[in-house]
Amino acid sequence: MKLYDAMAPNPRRVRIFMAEKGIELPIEHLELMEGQSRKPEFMAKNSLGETPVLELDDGRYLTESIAICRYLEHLYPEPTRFGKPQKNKHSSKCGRAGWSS
Ligand SMILES: N[C@@H](CCC(=O)N[C@@H](CS)C(=O)NCC(=O)O)C(=O)O
Repeated sequence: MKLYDAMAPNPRRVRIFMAEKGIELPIEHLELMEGQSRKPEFMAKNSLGETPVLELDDGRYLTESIAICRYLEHLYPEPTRFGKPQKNKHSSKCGRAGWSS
């Protein structure tokens, strides 16, 4: 995997998420002010010309910061940053409130 990164808010969200989880990946930094995300080779990865982009090992690309964070959470579940499902707690609350599940 490889992260296409830039000095901007949405790529920063992914970088912070990775730092909190201790994930290290190859990173290619793009200079947005120089139009590097609008060059044809990058537009082929994300036709919107935006960062961040996560290149997967199978050649596909994830082009939304939250989707990238969720994908990384799936690959590296600990320490969790999205929380863990509490199925039993939820269904028992529904039961008490008269909902069926
Ligand atoms: N929905 C996208 C938005 C990404 C986005 O807006 N990226 C900006 C930086 S914060 C960008 O790369 N802009 C480059 C450009 O518009 O040329 C996400 O959250 O990943």
